[in-house]
Amino acid sequence: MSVHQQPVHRQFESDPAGAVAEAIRGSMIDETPKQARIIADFPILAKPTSRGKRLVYLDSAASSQKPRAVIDALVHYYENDNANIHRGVYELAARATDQFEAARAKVARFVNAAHTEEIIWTRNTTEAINLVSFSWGLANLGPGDAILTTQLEHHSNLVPWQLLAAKTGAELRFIRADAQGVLVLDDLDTLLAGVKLVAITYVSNTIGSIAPLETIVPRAHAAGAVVLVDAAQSVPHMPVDVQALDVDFLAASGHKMCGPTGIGFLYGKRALLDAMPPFLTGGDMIKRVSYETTSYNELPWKFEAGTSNIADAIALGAAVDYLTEIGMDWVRDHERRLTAYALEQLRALEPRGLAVYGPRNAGDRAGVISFNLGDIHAHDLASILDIEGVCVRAGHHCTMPLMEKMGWPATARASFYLYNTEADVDALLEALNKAAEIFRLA
Ligand code: 7TS
Repeated sequence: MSVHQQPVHRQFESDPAGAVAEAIRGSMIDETPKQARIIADFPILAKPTSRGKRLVYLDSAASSQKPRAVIDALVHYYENDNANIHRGVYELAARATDQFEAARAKVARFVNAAHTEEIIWTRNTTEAINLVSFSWGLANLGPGDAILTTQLEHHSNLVPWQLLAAKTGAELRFIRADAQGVLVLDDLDTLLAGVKLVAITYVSNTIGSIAPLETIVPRAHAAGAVVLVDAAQSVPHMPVDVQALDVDFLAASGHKMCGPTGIGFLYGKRALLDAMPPFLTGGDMIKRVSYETTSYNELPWKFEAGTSNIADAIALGAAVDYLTEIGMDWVRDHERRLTAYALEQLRALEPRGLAVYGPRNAGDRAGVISFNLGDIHAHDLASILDIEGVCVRAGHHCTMPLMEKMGWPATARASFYLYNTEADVDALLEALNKAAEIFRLA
């Protein structure tokens, strides 16, 4: 869809003077045609905020916006193809089933899984990690074993392992992070002794640091461990190839990669998944049931009990098509450029007390920047930015142990995606300057 087909040039009802339309147009002036087209693909970005500002959405690490193609796929499914899957013999049900399974194949190709049945639909990253914890974990861990994770983890890749350790008697260990949030690997081989599972985030949602999986995965395998990667912040933002990385499990959420909420996936190597007991049980995950016993369905359905989230899976397939067409190399490069620009621009605020956390070098991080401004509480800062139309997250970002370790009560966090531009960074800077004035910082 071209920028000219989108309503960015129209007058908004709540924008009679055309100021917001002008601001949106202005935000595109320095952009390439490709960027302008991407912005136009996301209807929400053409809507002014309730205060009549241009929406500057810098919270994609929490959840991304959705392109028209994904919204249309959802509506199209419900209007044309809606039926339950894997059971009806009529044409409509067959069509729904085909689309649902085609979406799985798209996700498999997107992360380069060797087999489509290695993709299990889940609600989100959190459920995918819990699936491994309850199924693989309870079957494989016991006293004397260890689980190795890191100090950077989102609660979703920490709490399940705490619970598993408590249930099985396994020990939970941590790879340390330094003051910049970079993992310290000096004692990795010592830490790996007796470890059966390494559970690690590829990209930190709080400070954006990227874990060196190419170093960690082979050493974990050499120590006899399987590796689970929390890819919630990486699959949406960079090319991820599960075979090249040689990870055993990988978890991601659809809503962070232009797809709907309520759908995510677990990738698992077929041999591992085959050997695992089911997680949830009931309809669809069975082959044969008697009053006494049950035999289980084949992969991937063995892990998909009950009616699946059919429409959202299909729409996630549309999101994958969209990202593939844009190109994940382009997405990564775009975010790297934008992050470098933002880090550079934010320096101007250092005299007013701006502190930026995480790796200094944009090449070492994804498009996530956590910061504080003087002694303004992150929530107050986010509220002031919101008045200016700039959406950032504030708080502990579901990484409370990391915040405590670093001594940060809370941070504000700007996170970028394919639809953000330098004009968004400029808007952030302008809003931060306003906040500094309100709080009379230097
Ligand atoms: N892992 C990481 C690294 C995450 O960033 C998140 C969500 C999750 C797991 C959980 O994803 P879910 O889809 O299962 O909820 N992160 C964030 C965030 O940074 N702000 O809001 C949600």
